[in-house]
This record gives sequence, C-alpha cells and structure tokens, in this order.
Amino acid sequence: MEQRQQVVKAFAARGVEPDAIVLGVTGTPGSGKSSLVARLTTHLLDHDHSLRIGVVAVDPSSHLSGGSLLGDRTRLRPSASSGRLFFRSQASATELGGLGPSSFQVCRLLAYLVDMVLVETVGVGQSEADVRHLADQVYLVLQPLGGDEVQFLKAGIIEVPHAFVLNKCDEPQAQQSLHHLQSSLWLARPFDTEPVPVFQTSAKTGQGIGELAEAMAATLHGAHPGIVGREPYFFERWVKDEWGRVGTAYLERSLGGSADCLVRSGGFEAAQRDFHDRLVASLTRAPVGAHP
Ligand SMILES: Nc1nc2c(ncn2[C@@H]2O[C@H](COP(=O)(O)OP(=O)(O)OP(=O)(O)O)[C@@H](O)[C@H]2O)c(=O)[nH]1
Ligand SMILES: [Mg+2]
Repeated sequence: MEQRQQVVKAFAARGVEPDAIVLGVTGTPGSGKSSLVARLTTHLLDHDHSLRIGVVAVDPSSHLSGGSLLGDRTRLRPSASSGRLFFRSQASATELGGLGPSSFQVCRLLAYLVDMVLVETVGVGQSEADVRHLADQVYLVLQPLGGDEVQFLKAGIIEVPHAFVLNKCDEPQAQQSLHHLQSSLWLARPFDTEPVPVFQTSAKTGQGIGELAEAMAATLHGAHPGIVGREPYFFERWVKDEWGRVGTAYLERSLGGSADCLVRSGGFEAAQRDFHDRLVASLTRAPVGAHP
C-alpha cells in the first residue's frame, strides 16, 4: 500500500493523470477471449504507432496450486510493438472468475501508463458482471451454438455489455447463432435506444478483427469518467473484504460512505489507512456489547 501510494504521488508530481480508457472483454470459458485480445492488440498497435496498451487477464484460480494458470501470456506475440504493450495475468479470487482483489489496483496504476487497458475476465453470471464497475465499455464474447444467450439471459448479464462479439465465425454454425443472439437481444434489451453492436469475428482467420479494433480505437476519443470515478465502489469493496459487515456499517453510518472518506483523506491509500485507524480506535473504545 505504501509503495502504491508513492507511485501515485510520483505520477501526480509529474502531472500525469490516470486517464486511460478501460475496456472489459468477458464471456464464457473458451470462447476465444485471449485469442481475440492478442489479435486486437497487435492490430491496434500496428495501426497507431503512439498507442500504449495494458492487458490484464484474470484467470480462474487453479484448484491445485491456488495460483494463476498464466496460460495466456504465450499467445501474445507482439512484433513491432515492444515497449508499448504491458501484459499481466492474475489469479481470480473466485471459482467462477470475475475480478481478482487487486484487479482494480493493477488497472488503476496502468491507467497512468497506457492509453487503453483491456481487462479479460471469464465466465457467465453476476461475478463476471462485476467488470462493469471497472470498465468504461464491456464486450461480451460468445461462440457459435454455445447456448450462451440463454445463460446470459438467466444471469442478467445480457444487459451489461456495450457490444457483443460472436467469435469463431469461421465455424459452420456461426450464422444460426447470430440469429439466436439477435432474437435474444431483441427480447432482453427492449429499452435500448440504439441497437447494440454485434461484431462477428474469427481470431483464427482474422475476419472482423479490423472492424472491432476500430470500434475499440474510437472509444479513445470519446468522453469517459476515468478510473478515479471508480474508486468509491472499489473502496467500499475493500472495506467489505477486509472488515465484513462491521466495516461496511461503520463506513456508512460513521464516516458518511466511501466517496466522503476518499475526499477527506485525499486518496485511496490514505483513505485505507485512515479507515483502518478509525475503525480500530472505535472498536477499542466501544463498550462491551456495543455495535459500531
Ligand atoms: N475456430 C476458431 N477457434 C478459435 C477462435 N478463437 C479462438 N479459438 C480457439 O478456441 C480455444 C479457446 O481460445 P482462447 O482464446 O483460449 O479462449 P478464452 O476465451 O480466452 O478461454 P479462457 O480464458 O480459458 O476462458 C483455442 O483452442 C483457440 O485456438 C476462432 O475465431 N475460431
Ligand atoms: Mg483466456
């Protein structure tokens, strides 16, 4: 925490802002997320010679070792892009995937260093919908006849993505799956004012990669809230992870919530330290049987 604070201070002293756009790439296991990310980063870096990209791949924790599978690193072979691509693979905290406890902190630091952060998370369900708290745009990757549309409808995640990517469109069932997906979208997202984009790609043949990469590159020029705006959510999550319900109740009732805490302390790490000190002080002062 100390080191992180020093890094953040050093950036601030140089006038560097954490203003990278964060794009989430999520979807079922094996749908081709890592292959797509490898293709997309190569395309993006080759077409913009000043662009810097950070990739954070959150792997499901290995049940055997408890560590990250770290398999995806091997797929990224940036050619002329050396020095402009940062790749980090990290273990996910949960069995299902979703964000790891440090995913936010890694993205936050990367947001100072690069122009675009791509976060790959695995799975279907609420924990994966988590990526919306971190990413400015979420891309949901599906594969032909995965039956994923039905699962996404059930899990409520179909409402989250800003765009859908039907990958493996080199496979014969791709067209049929596109129709399934489009009818599911029509049913599940009746309130979309504009039709949600559906990209058809093949990370194998390269089909559709240029179109998707261009859509991603276009997000660089749009307004986005920036990762600092995500701090209150992740501060609250940190409190919950570290201190459970007692912490959450103290944060809300005695400190006025996470946004107030962050402003009062003047930054994430300072707020973590202040919160710790205040909660410990309040617990040690509290009479026996009293609740914070
Ligand atoms: N035919 C075809 N196969 C693909 C395509 N994209 C990926 N694959 C294959 O699908 C398998 C899974 O690809 P990954 O890129 O590892 O998929 P992933 O979604 O990152 O997988 P996890 O991270 O394990 O969830 C690999 O065998 C890829 O070679 C594609 O567009 N077409
Ligand atoms: Mg992967």
